Amino acid sequence: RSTLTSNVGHADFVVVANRLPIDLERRPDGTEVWKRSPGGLVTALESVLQASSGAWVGWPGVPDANPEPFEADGIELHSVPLSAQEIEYYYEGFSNGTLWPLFHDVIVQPEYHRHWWSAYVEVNRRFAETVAAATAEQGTVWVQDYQLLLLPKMLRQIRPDLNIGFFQHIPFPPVELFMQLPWRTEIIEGMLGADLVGFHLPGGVENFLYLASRLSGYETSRRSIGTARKGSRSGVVQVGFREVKVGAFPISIASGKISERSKSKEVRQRSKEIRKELGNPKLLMLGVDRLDYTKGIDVRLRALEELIAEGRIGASDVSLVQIATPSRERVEQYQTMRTSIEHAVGRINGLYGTIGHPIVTYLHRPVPQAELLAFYRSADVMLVTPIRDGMNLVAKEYVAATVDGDGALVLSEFTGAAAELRRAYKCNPHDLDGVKDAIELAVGDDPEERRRRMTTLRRQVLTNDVTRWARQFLKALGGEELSAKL
Ligand code: ADQ
Repeated sequence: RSTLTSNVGHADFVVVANRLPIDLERRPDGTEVWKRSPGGLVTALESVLQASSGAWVGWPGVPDANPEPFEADGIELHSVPLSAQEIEYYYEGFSNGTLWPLFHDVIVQPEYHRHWWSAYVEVNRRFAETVAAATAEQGTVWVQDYQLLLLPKMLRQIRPDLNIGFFQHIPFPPVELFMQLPWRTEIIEGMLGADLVGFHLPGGVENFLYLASRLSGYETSRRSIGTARKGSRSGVVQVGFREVKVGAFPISIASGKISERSKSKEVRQRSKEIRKELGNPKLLMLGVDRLDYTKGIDVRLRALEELIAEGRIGASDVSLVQIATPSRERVEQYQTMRTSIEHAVGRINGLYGTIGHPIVTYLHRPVPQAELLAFYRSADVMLVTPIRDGMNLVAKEYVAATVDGDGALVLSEFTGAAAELRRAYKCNPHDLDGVKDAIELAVGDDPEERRRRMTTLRRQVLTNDVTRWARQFLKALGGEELSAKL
């Protein structure tokens, strides 16, 4: 213990994620600048990080960067350096070539490579050391996501005094799939180093409890934790003398802020302009995603193509805007998928577009938030059709931004969001006819019914915002004091 104390830091509350909340960017001339990347997680946790003595540990986003800890907006930032090879093996390899596809129902084949795994272990250890050095005695650490599954156990080994929470943002797969992983026991044991393990949905909790008992032989029991109702699928794993709580905490967005910003004059005007620039289509449909094979962008393009071919949607009436942020561009499956989506866009426009009126307007770039909200506001129908998605915040953002209550959400049953957004126009992305029917229903539904559905969705999203999510997690972790700061 005394040797430990010499190593402890001063932050009472530490968030750990693969990335820092701001990105280091290296310009062509070699100079470096920090850029804000305001995601939902940052927004949610900013207040508690600022109110406590808070720190964030993460990779700054470029190879070999190792700046000293510094403060930005009242939060201490600690960088974990990664070499170019570690980015390739730990991040692109094990995180996004092994775990990501395995945890998303093997939509593409996961690859199992021992050198990827070694890098994953090594990088998790480096994260553990950095967190240990940043966190005060008895502090609370909240570990985020699948890149850091081994961190809870590694951290507990060096700092048994800490209160450790872990939250997984992507699905947790069923046993039949998880058992493929050559390092399945190590991963479960790694996660069980936490005091609280959180998933979006009760299904993830269920899968995890089962695997903890099957792979590690621990006793599990049911108990109500997090947002799960009594008797539902949350529980406790007994790890020696320690209890690990496991619960469901569906994440959300800063719904109030998004709704308010969407009401602004700037966003309202821009949304009108967008429709005008698109030639005032009768029907404006929208897709917004990271360009990822889990998101089912191909599904919605195929559905639209067939609906037009069958004359169920008029080619001259419809405009689909698909905004796809570049993502994981060095991973092979992402390159293949990008090519096939771009082919599909070209084919649809070639077949059904006219001069000045392409059917699909495809933007392969991120757009600023105000612009994104204007797109949401201008859309008649939002298409969210993932094959598998932990939650899907885009669906919730669309609902929050539809401030006039006039819009329809077509939503895949295979998203976490579908569990809460029950009044969306639901579809099974594997059933193309079903997707087409859902789109047709959303387009042609009685306007009153569409409005009623949206009113219910808005109530759900505006009541359950990201702050509430963080508060519930931190409360379950035992941090009454912390959760009160949110
Ligand atoms: P993601 O897979 O990244 O998140 P999602 O939840 O939809 O998916 O979040 C994407 C975010 O990026 C949204 O906030 C969206 O606004 C933004 N975005 C997407 N395209 C954009 C564009 N072109 N321009 C600007 N912004 C864009 C992972 C899991 C999800 C889970 C979240 C949170 O895969 O299932 O919901 O984490 O836990």
